[in-house]
Amino acid sequence: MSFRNTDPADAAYVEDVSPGSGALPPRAWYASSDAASLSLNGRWRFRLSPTADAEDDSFAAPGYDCGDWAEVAVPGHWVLQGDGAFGAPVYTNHRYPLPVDPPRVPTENPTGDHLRFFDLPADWPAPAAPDAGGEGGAVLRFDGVESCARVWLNGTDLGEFKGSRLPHEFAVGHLLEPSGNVLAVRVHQWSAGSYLEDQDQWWLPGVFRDVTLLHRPAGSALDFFVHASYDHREGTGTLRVDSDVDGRVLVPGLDIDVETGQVITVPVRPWTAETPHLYDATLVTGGERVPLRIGFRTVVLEDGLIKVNGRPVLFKGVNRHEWHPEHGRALDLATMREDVLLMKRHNVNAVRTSHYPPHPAFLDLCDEYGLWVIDECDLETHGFTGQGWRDNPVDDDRWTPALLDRAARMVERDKNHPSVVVWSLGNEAGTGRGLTAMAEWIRGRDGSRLIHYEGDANCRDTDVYSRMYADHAEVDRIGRGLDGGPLGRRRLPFILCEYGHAMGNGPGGLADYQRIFEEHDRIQGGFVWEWIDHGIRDERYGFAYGGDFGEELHDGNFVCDGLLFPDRTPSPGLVEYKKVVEPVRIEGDGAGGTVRVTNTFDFADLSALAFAWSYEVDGEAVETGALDVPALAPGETADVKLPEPPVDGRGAETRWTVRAALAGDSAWAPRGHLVAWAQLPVSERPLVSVPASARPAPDGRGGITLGPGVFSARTGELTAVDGIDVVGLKLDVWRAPTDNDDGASWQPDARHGPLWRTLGLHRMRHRLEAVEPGEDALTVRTRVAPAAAEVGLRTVYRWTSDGTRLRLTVSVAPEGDWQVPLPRLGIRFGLPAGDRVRWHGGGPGEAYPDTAAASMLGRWEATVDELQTPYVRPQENGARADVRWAEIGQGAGRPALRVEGEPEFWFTARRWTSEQLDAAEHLTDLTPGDTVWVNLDHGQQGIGSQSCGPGVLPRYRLRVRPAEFSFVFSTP
Ligand code: IPT
Repeated sequence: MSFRNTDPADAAYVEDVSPGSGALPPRAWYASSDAASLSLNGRWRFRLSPTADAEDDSFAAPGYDCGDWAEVAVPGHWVLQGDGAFGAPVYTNHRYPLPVDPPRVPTENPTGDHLRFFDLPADWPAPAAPDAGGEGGAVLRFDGVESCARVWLNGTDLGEFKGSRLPHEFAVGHLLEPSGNVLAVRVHQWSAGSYLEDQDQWWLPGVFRDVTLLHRPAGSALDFFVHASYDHREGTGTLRVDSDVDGRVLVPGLDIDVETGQVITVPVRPWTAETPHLYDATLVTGGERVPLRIGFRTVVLEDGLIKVNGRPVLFKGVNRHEWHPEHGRALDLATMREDVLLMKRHNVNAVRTSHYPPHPAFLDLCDEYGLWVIDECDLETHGFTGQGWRDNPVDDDRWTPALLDRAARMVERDKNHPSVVVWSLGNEAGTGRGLTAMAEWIRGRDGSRLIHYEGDANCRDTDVYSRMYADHAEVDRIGRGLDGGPLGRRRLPFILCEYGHAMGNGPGGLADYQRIFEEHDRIQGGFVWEWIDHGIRDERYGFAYGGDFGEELHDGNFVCDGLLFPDRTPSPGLVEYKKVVEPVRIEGDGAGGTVRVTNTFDFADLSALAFAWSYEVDGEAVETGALDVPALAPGETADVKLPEPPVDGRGAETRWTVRAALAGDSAWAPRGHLVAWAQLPVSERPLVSVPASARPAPDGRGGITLGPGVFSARTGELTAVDGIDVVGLKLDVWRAPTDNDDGASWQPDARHGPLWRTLGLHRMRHRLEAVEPGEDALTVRTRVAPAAAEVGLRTVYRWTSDGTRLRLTVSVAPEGDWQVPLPRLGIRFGLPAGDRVRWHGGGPGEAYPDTAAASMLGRWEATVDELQTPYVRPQENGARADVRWAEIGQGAGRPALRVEGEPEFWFTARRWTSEQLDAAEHLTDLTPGDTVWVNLDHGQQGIGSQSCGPGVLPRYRLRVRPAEFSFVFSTP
């Protein structure tokens, strides 16, 4: 055996379309059994080479001196370690960062040689028997390596593999020594496999999942398959555990003790995502006891619907990439659990594992806590779209073995999870024979689940008609059966495998989608794109995105499009989604004192929830109490009477808030966790009356006073209210465009961000026409318009006062032919200070016209800094909706500035201007100034989802039309 690599062809496997050689056949994954195992995670010795064949492979031989090598953590990606010494991450959406020359890859192919030395624990079963996987011996398991690896143990070449997010095992029992074992792994960043892994994410080479040595006792199973179905008519579960060796299956909770292969039917509690009942069990073979957690459930396609245990399900899903801001796709169990808990706490009931099988332990958590899973294969060839899909590997028989290998590695690994209800062939891989081969193989191996793939409009191989980013109107047509697609012919259920592109501020329009989903049986829900921003923690940028590492080809912040910020803080988009998909509908008539409660779960009754009311006067709860709601079955509705209002709310704005919260601790949230809510108005807010009794008068210093207000006589601008300095109060229409305002370049519809900029709305000019002190008012007439355009907004500010309060009425009359909606319409001004803000209105988080479902009316308080939403790429954010009044604190001992609105307004305050926000590319570009800039808006343009989906629905567009709105300023 030679360790010298003199022939570059030794690395030929890198460019070989085959999945590899030497690995054992795939099998079911389980976290542990009573057989010995040894984690090989930890610090490994590491050497990086610029090319695949530049270094020889003598490092794999025992005795090699790796004295000057560096170290990396395994699991890990080398580009995220070594402070830049090991290269850098690269982000592209669907463009390959290599010439599209399949299956070849550039000579510049960063190659990481890894070495791990280990001794067997003293109690490791000896002797290491002759090896045949399950026939005694040991296997070495890699749960994930990107993108291609060759493995040696104690100098023996075990083989090589591709398929980054799939497990690969090697038989090693015959090679193990009690001590001084040398495991050598050579990893190439690019390989033929890269062509199959063109997912929209960072390219991150490395041994990024666990490496484990598993003892395989004589007589242990090579593989086993748990078949556990549920008959909803009989209430029984049927269990059969197939295994290649005979053994017994023990389920103590069901008094089951049967042989493998034997079928047994007993009454059981079924598993669903809402009621994730698992039975602890053990598979006992000659050499091993494997703990199992069995969930009984049956998935079928019936009447054109996806049914579980006899009932159609509605997916309230998310697309989950694996992400950690420091460790990339190397996730620990705590982070995976945090994802699951966050999903459950936000009423999410489904995950599509976009776009590869996740770390296998994640699926254990989905079983345990209850989530429907679409398990997606590690396959995407999106970059071939640039050449009209010519040479697409999925339509080229030479690649089919690799595709089948990927399908098998996913299905065999994950087949025993009740949470997995659908297999997905992959994402964005065009169409072709290879996909059909995968689907046929999967159907043959596992007929108990459905098959999904979005990329083939004909749904040739699938059980589900799936689309991404279809707009509301089209989904509604599909729901009505009016579209001519595959649905019409084959009565397939429909899902949106991606929608609601959560890039930056947004997504907008989720509530509108949900109404459509709920209206049509055939629409079985959707999966928001996506779960988490893939920002990389970085000193200079806060969180880095595409281009920040000097990539020559990149797709910018398109990689930050999640419902969670990179550090897993929920964004307002997730809070909105939680409200939109809440499993209880609460409606009613506040004045009439009745509430209608509907259970919108598919399986669970409402016994886990406790209902409560609160009665609020001017946003303050004056009394609360429990509301008796029966434990409604799924789909049931009850009308419940509210108590008599506890106080006489006449002359005030009053409402009921009804909340449904966890009645006791659950596995995923403590007692009291809010699940669903609604507000029912009783009486409306009285109008703010400010009789115009004060007169404008010269103040002797070139100014004009009016009640508490001081104005510049020359410009008519307000300069102070009750001694609080005010700067630059004027009409404002600009907002720092959001990613959804900007839209994606390929979008066919009007993309408002660029149109606004072309028109010049970011550089409006204000022409003063007149300052008119009158009998009881100060009137300032202006025209506000962008340079180089004939459109304009004739704007009149009319100021009146009752002596203590100052009222401003703004009248806006558009001129010219406005072809675009406005970003916002309101006033902006600066205050010298501003710490805490109190308000009565929507909160606690931000809201925009089409992202306001979760905005709860009440009294809220926050600092100016807390009002900011830290979108990774700064953009418009932080507005609070439906604000009745707000008080902006001016520091200790000084009165706050109070603003009341008529009608209600959008409130925004920040320590930088919209222009600075607009110019910033990273959060670290924003440095607070001395002034707090306040926007009080009469209108805001909706948000939409045009960064990859439909734009703002017409009803949420801020059309240019005459408007009038008022604010009352005072110091309370
Ligand atoms: C779609 C992809 O499936 C997903 O991976 C991601 O890139 C998403 O878009 C956008 O963030 S494909 C798109 C061209 C519709």
